[in-house]
Amino acid sequence: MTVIEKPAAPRAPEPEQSDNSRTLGSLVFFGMTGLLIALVGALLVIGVIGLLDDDGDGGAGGTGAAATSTVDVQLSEFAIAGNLLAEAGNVNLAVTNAGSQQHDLVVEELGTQTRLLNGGDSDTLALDSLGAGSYTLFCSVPGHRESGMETELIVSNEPPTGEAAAGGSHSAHGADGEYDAEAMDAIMVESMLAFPAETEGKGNEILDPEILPDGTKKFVLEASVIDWEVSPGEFVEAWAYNGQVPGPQIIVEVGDKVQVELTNNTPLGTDIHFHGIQTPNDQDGVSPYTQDPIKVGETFTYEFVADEPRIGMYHAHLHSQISVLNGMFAAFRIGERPYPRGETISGITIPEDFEPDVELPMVLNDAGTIGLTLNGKSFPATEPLVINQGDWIAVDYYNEGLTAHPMHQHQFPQLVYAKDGIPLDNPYWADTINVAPGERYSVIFHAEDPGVWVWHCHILTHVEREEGMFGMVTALVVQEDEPT
Ligand SMILES: [Cu+2]
Repeated sequence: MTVIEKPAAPRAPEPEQSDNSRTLGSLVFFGMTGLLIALVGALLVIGVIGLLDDDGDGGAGGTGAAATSTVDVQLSEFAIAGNLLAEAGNVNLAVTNAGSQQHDLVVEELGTQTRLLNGGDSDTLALDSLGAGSYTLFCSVPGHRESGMETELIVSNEPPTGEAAAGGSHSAHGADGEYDAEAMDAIMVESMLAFPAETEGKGNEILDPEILPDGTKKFVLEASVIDWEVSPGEFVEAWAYNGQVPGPQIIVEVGDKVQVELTNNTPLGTDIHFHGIQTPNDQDGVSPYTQDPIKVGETFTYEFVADEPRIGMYHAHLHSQISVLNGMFAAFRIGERPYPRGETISGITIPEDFEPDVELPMVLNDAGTIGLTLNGKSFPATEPLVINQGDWIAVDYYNEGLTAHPMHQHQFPQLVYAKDGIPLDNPYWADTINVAPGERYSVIFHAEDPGVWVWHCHILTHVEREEGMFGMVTALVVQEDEPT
């Protein structure tokens, strides 16, 4: 078995070694700083214009203290957008869910919120006698606030002017919705050229068992809260197994007796559910039904026989909406993958002696402190897969997040041969594979053409924002076969 390591990427730029890249990095830094200064400046302008402009021309309301203004707010994955400026008085928040998932909008200081909105739905929050100040808006669906759905509503004693309203937008958009093409192009390009970026910490390390006298394979896990560098310089509080996200891979053979000993050093009770793995009921890891919660500081040992080949995962079940989203998830495999050896699918025959040159897990997340990530890292910290022309790659996708992710591989169709580890009678080729929460898809593909080929979730807001490329993107770097 080959496990992907972090090789030097020959075709993708290496930012820390290149003067050019360093210069570009500085440009990004100063560009972002410039934006920040512009934003602060715009907010000052709001105040100054407010002081000078007694007539309160334009804007949403009149000049009286009892003005009623309406502010349009758009929800999406995972952002809250709009010109979030209003005059003190009665303020209506006209909230529209422009995304595909359910969202709501909470005004934290007032404890008021919209109903849960499906994609396309709207609701209005009437806020009476709102005083000047800033108010925190967020979506209360678990994980969404942490993923970016939090912002401020700024209420001032004067009506916002058109110019001021434009300043409320944190983007390189111009005042009337025009794009600042130079700035926006530069931000996006620079963010992309930062790939691949080094960060501390790597998940999915294979966990070596201790072999007990009777042959049992004992795996030792500790769950704790760690600082995890999810993207360059951005550390989050991850809930991790053995200090890594995703947690370490557990791989055993069919027939193995398995023990998994977990010590819980997280702030909450926990347990481990072996997802997609058959166990006796009292080892299913669903406290309090099948066991007591493993309390803070306690240790518990799971024990079962691995009796069938499986491509599963393990994760907490108790408080999963906190602990799993924050990083307590990992791959668990029993036996060999059911490759479709010798089968012909859509005219392509898989060799009888098929073995992949590279195998890797691809764990998807989109929420909690970890956010939109591939294997616990957000672009440009995602790991490129560096391979040789002609290699066969085996990938297991696992979704430990809250929404489906259509994973798109440029250039090379992927042969889906197992769903949730169960071999398909009719494997199929696809370039985009939608992986819903809890699902696993196992694919192989043949990297026949050299180059840098991006590989990403095709929900485009999971990979790009105005601040640049981020999240669920990585690349295959296929090295040219050199004649010898
Ligand atoms: Cu996605």
